Amino acid sequence: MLKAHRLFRRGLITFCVAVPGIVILMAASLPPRVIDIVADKDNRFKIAKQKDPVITMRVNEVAVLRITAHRAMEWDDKDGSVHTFTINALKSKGWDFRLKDGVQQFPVVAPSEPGEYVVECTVKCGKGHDDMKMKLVVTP
Ligand SMILES: [Cu+2]
Repeated sequence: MLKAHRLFRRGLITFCVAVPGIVILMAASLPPRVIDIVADKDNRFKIAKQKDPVITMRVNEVAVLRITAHRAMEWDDKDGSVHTFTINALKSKGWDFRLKDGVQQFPVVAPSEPGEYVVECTVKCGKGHDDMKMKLVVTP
């Protein structure tokens, strides 16, 4: 009787450790979320179904930004960038992407502190450039 109880307990402990472990492993192997953004030829960031473009991520979330850029009236002919996707406050963490005409993918990690960040374009892309902004919201 005592032995059976011990075996049951051991089984229960193994179960409680193994199952969440497997779930975590499965979640870790899932591909990261893809966030689609357009940096358009009218010098605006756009996200489908949003009037004002905002992306929302959880703290430390790993995702892929898939940015489609379209050349505006002006662009940076030094390296051919038509816009950038830049967060000044997060530049040192890699949030500064030079965009070429076409589709590019950038893996990103959200900051570890919740908050709001302004995304801007640093290529003088023409009329409207100064207002070419969008927002990143990081939630707990
Ligand atoms: Cu610009």
